[in-house]
Amino acid sequence: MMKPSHIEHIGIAVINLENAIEFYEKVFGLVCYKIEEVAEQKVRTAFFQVGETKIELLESTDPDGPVGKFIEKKGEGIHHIAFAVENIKMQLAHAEHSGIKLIDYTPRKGAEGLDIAFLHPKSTSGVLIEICENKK
Ligand code: CMX
Repeated sequence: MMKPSHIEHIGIAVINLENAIEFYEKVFGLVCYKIEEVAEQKVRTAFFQVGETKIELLESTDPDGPVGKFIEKKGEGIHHIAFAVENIKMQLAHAEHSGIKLIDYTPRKGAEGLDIAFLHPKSTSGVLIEICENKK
């Protein structure tokens, strides 16, 4: 069992990163502590810390990227939920063995230097789930 320690972040797909940042800063008084482009995922991300959990805003840099396709199909909204786990490689092997459809069979580097992997929404009641491990 994965037994996540907490929800590491909630990913929210947005059309315009700067507009969305302004909303969280002005309405919630949160501080955007980092903007980072993840070229491999074709997104620009912005982060806010809320307790142990982060809000990760995602703006697509390419209409054919995962977030671009998501926004075209569903519009802005919650894109994925990320659970913090330990030993991500072992968790993926267990998940695959249990018949869960994976997007990533081995972890890769995501935003903030975390090791990340996605489970396919077809296996998770329609929610894109990320598991991640902070090795730092
Ligand atoms: N949440 C729920 N369902 C989703 C989804 C999401 N975020 N993204 C796609 N889907 C669903 C689609 O609605 C579609 O469902 P139906 O077949 O019922 O219509 C199905 O998954 C396939 O979607 P698609 O538009 O045809 O797109 P692809 O198959 O090309 O890709 C997915 C889907 C999930 C495999 C791809 O988006 C992916 O690999 N995602 C993981 C990577 C990612 O999202 N990176 C951005 C985050 C960056 C970061 O945090 O670092």
